[in-house]
Formats: sequence, C-alpha cells, structure tokens
Amino acid sequence: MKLLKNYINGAWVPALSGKTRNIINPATGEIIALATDSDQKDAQAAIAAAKESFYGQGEWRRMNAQARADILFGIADAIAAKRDEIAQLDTINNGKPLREAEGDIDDAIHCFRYYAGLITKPYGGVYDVNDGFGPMHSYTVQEPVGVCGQITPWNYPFLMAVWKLAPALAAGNSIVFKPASITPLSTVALFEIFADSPLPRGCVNLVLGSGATVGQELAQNKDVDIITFTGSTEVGQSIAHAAVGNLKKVGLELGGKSPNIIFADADFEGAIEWAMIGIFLNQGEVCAAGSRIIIEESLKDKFIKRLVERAQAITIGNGLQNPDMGPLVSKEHMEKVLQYIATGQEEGATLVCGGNRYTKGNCAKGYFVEPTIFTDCTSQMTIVKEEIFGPVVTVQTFQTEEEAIALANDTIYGLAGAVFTTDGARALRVVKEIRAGITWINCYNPTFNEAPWGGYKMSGYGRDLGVQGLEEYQQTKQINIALNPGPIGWYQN
Ligand code: TAP
Repeated sequence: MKLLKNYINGAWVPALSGKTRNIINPATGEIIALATDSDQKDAQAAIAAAKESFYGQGEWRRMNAQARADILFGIADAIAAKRDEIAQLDTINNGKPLREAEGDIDDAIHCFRYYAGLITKPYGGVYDVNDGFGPMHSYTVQEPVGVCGQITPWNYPFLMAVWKLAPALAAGNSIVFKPASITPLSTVALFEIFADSPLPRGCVNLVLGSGATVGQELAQNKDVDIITFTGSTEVGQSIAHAAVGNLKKVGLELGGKSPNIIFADADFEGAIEWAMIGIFLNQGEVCAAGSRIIIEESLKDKFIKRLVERAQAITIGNGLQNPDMGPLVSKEHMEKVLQYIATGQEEGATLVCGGNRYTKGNCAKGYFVEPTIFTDCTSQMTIVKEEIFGPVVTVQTFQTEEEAIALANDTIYGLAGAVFTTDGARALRVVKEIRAGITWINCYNPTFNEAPWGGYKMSGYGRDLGVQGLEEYQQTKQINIALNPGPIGWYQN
C-alpha cells in the first residue's frame, strides 16, 4: 500500500520516526491508505523550511502579485482537471455523498480563482496628513504575515484546506499545513498539484500527524508568525494559549450550536427542506449546522410530522453510490454521536425519529447513524447545549418573537443562525438580534467565497473567505515620506 508522506522543502519525505497510521474508509471500515505519522521534529523541519522560504530566499513574498496570481490560477486549473478523482478521495476518506464532495471541489477551484483575482486588485490607502513635521505623504501597503501554521478538521477535508491555503498563498506567506490526521487523502492530492506547479521550494509544506504533536508544535513554535485553525472550541482554546509565547497572530473557526428559528407564517415546504439541509447535509458534520430548530408553538405538530416523514425517507449508504447521507467519519465519532443520543433520552427529550446506528444492506461494517430528531427539548439538556456534529436535531418551541430570540442566543456559541418567515420586517429584526457571524433568511447553509465566514462568542474570531479572509494573512505597513528632505528646524540651536 502506498505511503502518504510529508511534503517538506519541496521533497516528499516520511516521518523521521518512521511511524505510520492506517487510513480508514468509514463506509466499509477498510484500510484504504497508510499515512506517515509525524511528530514535533517533523513539524520543526517544516517550520524551518517555511522560515527559510520567507525570511531567507524570499522568492514567493517578493514575487509581484500578477506572477503569484498566474501560479494560483494554474493551480485552480490543475485541480479542475482532477476534480472527479479528488472528489472520490474525499468520499472514500470522509464518507460524504459524492455529489457533495464534487460540490466541495468546485467551491475550492473557485476559491483559488477568487484569491488569485483579489490579490491583483488595488489595496492599501493614501492619507492626507498634517504637516506638523513638514509636508508629508503617508500611505499603507499590505504585506504577508510570514510563516503560517494552518490546522484543519476532517469534515470538509479539501475545502477547509483550500479556504486557508488559497488566501495565505495569495498574500505571499510561507506555510506549514496540517490536515486532520484521519482524512489526509485529498490534501496529499492538493500538495501533489503544488509540487507540479511553479511554487518556489519551501513556501508550502505538508505535515501529516496528530494534533497533540504536530498541531501543538505549530501553535507554540516561536518561528511561526500566525496560526489559523478550524476545529473544535476546546482545541481552539488550547491553541490560543500555546500561541501566547511569541504573541503570534491567531485565527479560530470553531464549533457551533446554531439556531434555526421557524415562524408559523413561513413557507412550509421551503422551511422543511432547508431545515433538512441545515442538519442532514454532510451527515450533520457541519460547523454551522442548524442543530437547534426553534419553532412557533402553533406550527409545531404539523412541522414535526412532516420533518419526520422526510427524514425517514432519507437514503443512507456508501457515499460513492450518492445516497442522501453517508457514514460518519470514524467509529469513535459515531460512538460519540450515539452516546449523545442516549444522553438525550436519559435527560427526558422525546426521540421521534432515528436514534440508532444504521446497519442495513452494505452498511453493516460502516459507521452510519440514522437521521435523528428530538422534541420536547429544553435549553438545560446536554443535547441542546453541546455540539453533537452528527445528524441529530433538537426541537424547542416559542410563542413570541422575543422568546424565539432569547432561545436562539442561549448558547456559548455564535457561529450561525437562520430565520424563516414571510414577514420581511420581522426577518430583518430577528436576524439582527441573533448573536452569530453568519445568518440566513428563508434558507440554510449557502456559503460563498466572496463573503466572510466566521463566528461570534466561543465560535472563534477571525474570518475565512472574502476580503477579510485575505486580510487574515496580511499585516498593514504604514510608510511616511518627508516631501522636503532638508532640515525642518525643529531644534532651536
Ligand atoms: P478537532 O478535534 O478540534 O481537530 C481539528 C484539528 O485540530 C485536527 O487537525 C486535529 O488533529 C487538530 N488538533 C487536535 N488537538 C490539537 C492540539 N492540541 N493542538 C493543535 N491541533 C490540534 O476538531 P474535529 O473533530 O476534527 O472537527 C470538528 C470540529 O471542527 C467541530 O467542533 C466543528 O464545529 C469544527 N469546525 C468548524 C468550522 C468553522 S469554519 N467554524 C468548520 C469545520 C469544522 P487530529 O486530526 O490529530 O485530531
């Protein structure tokens, strides 16, 4: 079986320790690849390569924006040429239905093109400043931050990598990238494309290994100038702590427990379909998932009946066969989700749909969980408070708009939220009150390369995507020029 290796300083290398890890297909439980299992030493070698690339050789950061953009457009084209192959890798490694994986790769191609285009647009400022020190001209430029450490989760292996790599490269940084240790396949394919591109040696480095070793080293190493992370809130907190050593810049895209508020006047079938997309897309392994349905009391019974009907009709199976839902990403994660379902029942929520591991047909050896719906939920319940990261939704009810908003905001998280109503003024009022970084009206989940993505509260800080996604990887330099180079007569003698 082929060994997936690290890509450090322009060469494919195994971990110094020689350790490896089995990579599993969650639909079958089969080993599909062997990945090198790196530790701190490998991470340090990659950081040294990125440091030399940025501060030593400096080719990438000094390259003009148009030349950098041309290379990134070439990378986008190379991804497009391998689009189907990469989508299959994400499906067999993560489990997601193939059509969803294909959508991820299409988004990733556009993400590279978006940042390749953006980096050549005018940016910075020119300031009309006072002449207290003689006539001056003042302007700013955006410069790359330096050596970037980037860490991503397993739920969108390819797309989360590109959300971070494309803007960081566009800005001219040098990077050490660590994907989730259980889903490296499509990231290795991306780095094969990098290896075949004209990117200078050492400006992108890949280290495969665990968060506790490689991830921790990226967060604490003083030669890393910025760490950007997508993952759980708990790990995000530990990264923020570790980053204090050299006060590196930190960007955190963390977990969520997002409210989906549905008023009785909403378009009924529309709200049902979007609620399903909100919680069952990608098996519910979505940071912004609409995992708390908050519905107007008068619509509750009709809504739940229809939601259960639709959820029970969801097809489950191997992602390659394009079912509605594939397996969860791993056995451990499936067990965690099933444990949450058991806790929900113990704490008194009513299970009205699903709740079990799914083992029918060819799913017996995979890590499938049925679409699961709990009603009669309260804000005190564990399943309402904690992120489950699976196809499990809770339902709470409200009678007034104020009550809906209070329930929506009764969470430590603030990643996303939605409101469904045909009353336009109410939609705008409610969405303004939701304390979250991403909100939707009469839809759930659409995400765009052009618009910034990130959370409030314990869902983190910083933004991926959009202009702000580029600014994460830049710092502003002010340049002041004395228009009269002679003495200004400041001192009396
Ligand atoms: P985590 O367990 O937090 O892992 C994310 C990444 O961090 C993995 O690469 C992991 O490595 C690494 N890591 C683990 N411990 C670390 C440490 N001490 N120091 C540095 N890195 C460490 O999350 P997950 O289970 O993969 O993904 C699910 C979580 O990601 C959910 O909370 C979800 O909401 C969040 N998420 C958020 C977003 C956005 S945009 N806000 C998007 C997707 C997912 P290993 O693979 O070795 O564990």
